[in-house]
Amino acid sequence: MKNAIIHVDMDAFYASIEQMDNPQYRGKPIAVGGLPDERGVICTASYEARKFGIRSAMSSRKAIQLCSHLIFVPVRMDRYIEVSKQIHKIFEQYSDRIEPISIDEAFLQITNADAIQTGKEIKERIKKEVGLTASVGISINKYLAKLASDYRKPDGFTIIPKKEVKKFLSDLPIRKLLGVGPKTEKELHKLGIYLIQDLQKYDPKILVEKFGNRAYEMINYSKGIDPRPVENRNKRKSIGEENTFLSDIHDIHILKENLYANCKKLTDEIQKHQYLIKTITIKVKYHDFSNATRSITLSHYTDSFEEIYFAAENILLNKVPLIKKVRLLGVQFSNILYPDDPVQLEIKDILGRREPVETISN
Ligand code: TTP
Ligand code: MG
Repeated sequence: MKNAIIHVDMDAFYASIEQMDNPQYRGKPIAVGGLPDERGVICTASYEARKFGIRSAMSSRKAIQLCSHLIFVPVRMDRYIEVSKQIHKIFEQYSDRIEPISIDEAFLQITNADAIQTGKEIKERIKKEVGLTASVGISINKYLAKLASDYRKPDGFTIIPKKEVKKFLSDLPIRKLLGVGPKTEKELHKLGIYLIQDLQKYDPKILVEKFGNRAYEMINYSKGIDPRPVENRNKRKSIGEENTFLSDIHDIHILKENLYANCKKLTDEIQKHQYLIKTITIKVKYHDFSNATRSITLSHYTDSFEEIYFAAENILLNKVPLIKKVRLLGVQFSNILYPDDPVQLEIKDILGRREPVETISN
């Protein structure tokens, strides 16, 4: 399976670390968190404790009622962060596009290797080198990869291949649909929607009437469509240039010249790195230090200087109020698509036959 996403979620993370570090806790019901007599709350519980119904965020007082021999263990955050870093070091050897979701969870975009083999290796190395079990899910997008890792826990390994997506989703309770919390779940139940397959078959018109734009998202998720990219947190979200003028400027030609030069500089930069961008923002600081910021989002991703400058000039001339002298002019590109982004590969094909620039303002 190539070009897939792996989701890794550690099992009973804090509790498993405590059981690893303190052999006397192994095989026993333990809860990491505050003590019952201190009105504490549980961060997580070992799988032995979960058999008694003990869960994250439960009050420790309630937990002791459910299991009288429950062992309470105080939180050692530094240790959990240390283990989390160890796990991330392993991830980094398999992908340069990793989106950490929480201390014990991450998405990895696997582009050039076999994702199933990679997932197996990651799981084995976490076991061997860190000493803990992880649940791994592999599929074609983030939503499905996370559903997969959650499907069998602990120590799970679940693959949802493209051809099985619809079948996999259809029997799941509607609560498993991304974004459906207890409130939406109730509303969907009222419409007779209990399983994801009920939503798959439902009249979209009624859903849109009831949920507005959210309905489209829900329908997409029910079909297993999730366009969200794996976002590398340490990748730049935007690139920009700005200049403060020696004296405050009123002459539009000078502003245009400056904008032209900065757009050229930034476009050279994005072309060099093979980035594509979609949003252009102009920032102006006036002589009295007040600011204005205006953006245009293009209808498609681009690295073309002509398109970008056309849009930037349009913002400067038609959107930015040029009523006062300008002290600083800045331009920024955002909505960046990186070369390792699978979406970019598809877009590259259509870049040759560009349509005229359409813009959506914001
Ligand atoms: P989770 O991955 O949600 O839970 P988990 O790893 O303990 O168990 P599972 O096997 O179901 O994945 O959260 C990771 C850690 O984050 C968890 O060990 C403790 C902490 N946490 C809290 O402190 N409070 C909370 O309410 C939750 C949900 C988690
Ligand atoms: Mg976990």
